[in-house]
Parts: sequence; C-alpha cells; structure tokens
Amino acid sequence: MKKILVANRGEIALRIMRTAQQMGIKIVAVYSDIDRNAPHVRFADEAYNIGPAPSSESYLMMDKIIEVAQSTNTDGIHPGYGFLSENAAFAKKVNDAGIIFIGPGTHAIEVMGSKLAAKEAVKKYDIPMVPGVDEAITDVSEAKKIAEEIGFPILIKASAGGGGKGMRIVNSVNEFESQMDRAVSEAISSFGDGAVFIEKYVASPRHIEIQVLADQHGKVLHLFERECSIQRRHQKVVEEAPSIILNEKLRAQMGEAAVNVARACDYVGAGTVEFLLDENLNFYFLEMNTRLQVEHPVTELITGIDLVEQQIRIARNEPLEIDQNDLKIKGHAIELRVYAEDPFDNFLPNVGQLTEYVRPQGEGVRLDDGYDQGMEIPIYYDPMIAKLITYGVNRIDAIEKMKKAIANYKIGGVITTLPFGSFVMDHEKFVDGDFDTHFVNEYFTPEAIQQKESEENKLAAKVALKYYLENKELLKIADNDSADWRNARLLN
Ligand code: MV4
Repeated sequence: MKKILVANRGEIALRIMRTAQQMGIKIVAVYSDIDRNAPHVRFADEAYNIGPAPSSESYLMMDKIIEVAQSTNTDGIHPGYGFLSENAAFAKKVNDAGIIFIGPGTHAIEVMGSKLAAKEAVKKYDIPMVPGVDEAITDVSEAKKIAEEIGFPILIKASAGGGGKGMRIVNSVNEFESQMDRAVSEAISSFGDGAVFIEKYVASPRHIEIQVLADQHGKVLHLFERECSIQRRHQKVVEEAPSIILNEKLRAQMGEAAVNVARACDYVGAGTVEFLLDENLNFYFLEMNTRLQVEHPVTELITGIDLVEQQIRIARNEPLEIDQNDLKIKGHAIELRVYAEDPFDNFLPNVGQLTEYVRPQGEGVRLDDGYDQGMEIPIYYDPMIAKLITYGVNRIDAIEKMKKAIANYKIGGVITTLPFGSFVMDHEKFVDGDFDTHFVNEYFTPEAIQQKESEENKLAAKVALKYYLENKELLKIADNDSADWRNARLLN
C-alpha cells in the first residue's frame, strides 16, 4: 500500500494521516467546501473537494470519494469513525472498485450492524448475554408473557439501533404495549427497520469495551478494556484504560469473550466489543463496533501499540506479529472529549471562531485535535474540538495530569466542556472509581461547576490577600488608576 485516501475530517483524519506518513505512505485528503483550509487538507500530499458543507453532500458521497481514489491511484481507503465507517455498502463499493477498505469485511459490518443478527452469530460461542429474547417481537401477547418470565423492568431495543435510539424501559406489564409501539415507531423513523426485541433491564451498569485486533490469517488478539461509563445521553465524555473495577481473571474472561465475538463474524482489523457490567461483576455482550473508535488512544497508551499502524498492516495482509502473551498493561490513560458545547446551557453546541487556542503540553499529555487558532468550528459536523489524553504511572497520576492539562488548555471564542472535565476529575465518586453509566445524570448540574468555580475564586482571593499583606511595603499602587491591580508594581 503506497497511497491511502482518508475519507474523513478533523482530528481523526489527521491522526490517521500521521501514522500513514510515518509508514512512508502517501496521503490523499477529501474535503467539503467549508473545510478547504482545514489542517487535514494541509497535511495531505493531495487534497480534493468533494462537495458542499453538509456531510450528506460531501463526506457521505460514496461514489465521489471512490472516484477520487481511482483517479489518484489510491490503494486503500481509511474511513475513520462516523461518516461511512460502518457502512457495508460503502465497504463493498470500495472493494468492487479494486481498492482496499481499511476495515473489516462487509459480512462483519452487516452482521454487527443488526443486534439480532449479532446475537444469532455469537450463539455458538457461549458469550454471556443479558437474559431476553434473540428474535424480533412479532406477537405482543407472547412478548408480554416472556417479559413476565424475565421479570420487570425490561428494556425494548431496536435491532438496528444505536446511541439509545428506539430503546424503551418498561416497568410493568400494563405499559408494555404503549412502550413497544413507541419503540417500533422510533425504530422505523430512525433506521427504517421496526424490528425490536426485549432484554432484562440492567439498572446500574458500567460500560466496558474490549479492543480487538484480527488479521487475515486467523489470529485474533484483545488489547484489554476501556471504561466508558462517564457519558451523557449516549455520548461518551471521559474514557479510561484500564478499568478500575476489573481484576485479572475478569479481564481475561472478557478478553476471551471479545475474541470469540470477533471470530463469530470473521472479523478482520481493529474492532471493539461492548459489554455491560453489573454490580455483581457479571458481564453481558451488547454489540460490536466495526471501526476505529474515538477513544482508541487510551488503549494505545497503555499497550504501546499504534492501532492505525496495525489496521494498515492487517489491510496489507501482513500477519499480526504480536502474541496475546506479549501484551501487558503499562500505566493508566484517561481521555477527555473537549466539545464546543455549553455545559451551563444543557450542552448546546457553541460553535464559532477559535479566537484563542493554546495547547497544553508536558510529559504524559497527548492532544488529538483538528483545529488551529483562528479557525471556525463548523456547525455541520460533530462539535468535538479535541481529545485531551493523559498518561501516568497509575490512575491518580493520570487524573492529576489531566487536571493540570485542562488548566493549561486555553480556548477562547467558543464555550467548551473543559470545566465539565474538571468537574469529573475532581468528583469524589470518579476519583474513587465508584460510578456507573448514571454518573453524569446523578451528579452533574451547572451549579456544581459554578459552585466549584466560586470556591476557587474565594481561594484565589485569599491567596492574593495573603500575598498583599506579606508584601504591603513593597507594593505601590500606580497613581493614575489606583483601582487597577494590574498596575501594581513591585518596588525595589
Ligand atoms: C442496556 C442497558 C441496560 N440493560 N441493555 C444504551 C445504548 C445501547 N448501545 C445499549 N445501551 C444500554 N443497553 C440492558 N439490557 C443500558 C444501556 C445504556 C447504556 C449503555 C452503555 C453506555 C451508556 C448507557 C446509557 C444508558 C443506557
């Protein structure tokens, strides 16, 4: 593979391009009108406009992207995450055009794109699953009977679902039918597929996912877990590796289950198997994501493995050189997603121009971003500005480094979720590792940040007063503007 096209934008496009360049591979970028000066365009060896700003007219234009790849003699297409990354039709079109899709085969994407097909595929591997049915509900009274056997509360889920869409909790049998109707209509309007099924509702789960790598020669590895429970409305905000809750035995069991899920769909490339973990440390297979995930850097930091490099090597048909026993967890990594959203106003997108943009630096700080100072954050795409990742010898060290990095990250012109990140890093329950997927709902209010900031302000005032009292003799307030402390000068 001598040349690859990156069918994406922003931080992930840059992230992929950096590794490709290190491997001596030439890079083709594609971009929408609004991204013509974006960093991923400037980084690439060649760049081609593929249409107007809306992604449906640019980054989702399969044929246009493939045309660019063909006319530039590109060998492979990396889809990144989002956009076309889990689109089986795109993967097939790419392969049919004689180009390598840097990702799994169409079969794996299709199977894992349907939760019912996924359940069916993993059946023979004895993967733990939440008690429930593994077929679409067709008969409501039959489904009610099963729900009563499982025991309420139960969850109705859309087979084609994702991001919590088409999901409905049912607390008792008398609300079953109305909730099912809502789930079906939401599934039809969101996915064009009304198939739903039921599961026992796991009330307070952690969300743990396992990174896997599979080559084209039958080797499948797992690269341990990521803890992704800190999320709001199915949007992850903080991820870390390893998880504070897993022990060696459970880690090995979940790793093995993840490898089996990958085998069940003949997986190739980098993938992620999602599990729910209940209070009693029982784990259940949820679904498999057939792409490189946003939060992949925490795994890279604790394993020392470049996942994009492995994706490319696997796509080139190279055998994985690593063995499971060579893989060891070293240190602890935490990722904070920094969004142009207002945490004081219900996380409303707050896009605009980055008038100030100063990156935090230091040992153990990695910043995966896709903007520079002066750039506009467009309204057309995901409002994530960057991923701030810290790596330490242990969890406390990683948390402390994250707090410092947040403080040294200066973003002006847009409101960001950085203060929300500080809130999480300072929260006793987060620090103790005592949390589940309800953490944000349970503990976060805008007042919680404001209160913390006002406490910090009081502390700052006290420090200033102490300094003033200690240096009274040395401080002389300038005559022309006696109220302006900035004009205070140290004499002698
Ligand atoms: C569940 C669950 C509880 N019990 N399934 C949410 C998105 C979808 N991918 C799966 N999800 C869930 N499935 C059962 N049987 C709770 C969730 C869930 C969740 C899962 C992972 C991360 C965050 C979540 C937030 C709310 C609900």
